[in-house]
Amino acid sequence: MFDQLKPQPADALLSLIKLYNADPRDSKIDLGVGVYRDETGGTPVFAAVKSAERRLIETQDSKAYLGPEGDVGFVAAVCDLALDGAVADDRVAGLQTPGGTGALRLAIELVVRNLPEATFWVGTPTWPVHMSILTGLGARVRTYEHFDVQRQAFNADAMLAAAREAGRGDIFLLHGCCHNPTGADLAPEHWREVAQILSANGAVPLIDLAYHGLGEGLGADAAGARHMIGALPEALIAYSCDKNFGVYRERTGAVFAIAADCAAAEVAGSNLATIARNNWSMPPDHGAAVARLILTDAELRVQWQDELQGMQARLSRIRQRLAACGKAGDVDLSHIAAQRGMFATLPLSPAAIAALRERHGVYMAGSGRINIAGLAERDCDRFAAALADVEGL
Ligand code: PLP
Ligand code: TYF
Repeated sequence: MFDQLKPQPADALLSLIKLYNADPRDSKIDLGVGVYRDETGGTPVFAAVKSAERRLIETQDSKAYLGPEGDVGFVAAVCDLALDGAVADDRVAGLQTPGGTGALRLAIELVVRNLPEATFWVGTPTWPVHMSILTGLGARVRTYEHFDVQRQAFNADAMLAAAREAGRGDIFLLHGCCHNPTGADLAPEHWREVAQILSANGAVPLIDLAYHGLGEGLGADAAGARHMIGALPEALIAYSCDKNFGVYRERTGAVFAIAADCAAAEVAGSNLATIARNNWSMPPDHGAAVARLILTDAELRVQWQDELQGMQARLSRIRQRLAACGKAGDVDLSHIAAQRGMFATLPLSPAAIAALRERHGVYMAGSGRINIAGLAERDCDRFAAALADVEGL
């Protein structure tokens, strides 16, 4: 039987981890997979998470099944954190999911199974897993240019034109903040314009919020999503806690279906629960229990927010430092200060990306995406010099 199968490519981003680990040079720089790093290159467990984990070990008295919706206290706390009352609670159906990826999978499967005619509108470039989930489920997809990598410019006109072309029941995928892989986010007026267009044509936003708090802060980063939800009868949100609580391998996230009324929300929730049950039965508990303890305890919540704010401030600092390098060979780094979050995509050829790796020990995705957090402040000049060195390749 297995001889009938075709080999599948490994995930290119995750494969970079192994390539980097095998490089013996001390000076190597890892700008590959999207994991936050501190100035020393580490990805430590948040102190707030450690405290919550200790509390969990002491107080958790059962590990019996919870059901496909997971930890309902976690779901309610994340709903508050993300939406902050932008819609009435009874219009929201929420489920805990294995990470933001599980949330995306549920949201997309809900649509494809029930409304196979719906087209998903996707701005490019985007996180490759968006495309692989969509195509894996046989979804109809249309793309438009979100960001012009050569010009290093967000293409708002293309996004708005795509939104206008979307039809009733189509799904308009948006990154809530910290766009992966470009860092190019919608400005408040873009959120308002897209919301207005979708409210006229009946298309439904699917907002992927995987870096909440890492752009400008918890309020600003969710403002676009909150506006849109307030303005439209229906929306889907895929939320990840894996970055903003630093619990990547615990697979912690939630999906929210915002429906026109309470009855429709209940039906949407029951459909999500059925799909969850068929996929993974129920989500892993640990990360969500930890996030719930943090979000519902005043002291832990302040501690967590301080830690998150420190990460966001470091990302902004590195962005300023890189932008101050100006032109590095063919690449103008000055745009990086205006972008948000962990990523930027630079206009580099495959030959330049290979030379950065081989000559300079600088590892990045084949798309030219860099993880800003992989740079210590003292690395910025060296990185700019390495870019200048591969000029013309
Ligand atoms: N959405 C985007 C844009 C991401 O970059 C990620 C990163 O992993 C996710 C969703 C999924 O996050 P998780 O690790 O929680 O599945
Ligand atoms: O874009 C990234 O690097 C992160 C991590 O299959 C990631 O989102 C990458 C690929 C993948 C899962 C997570």
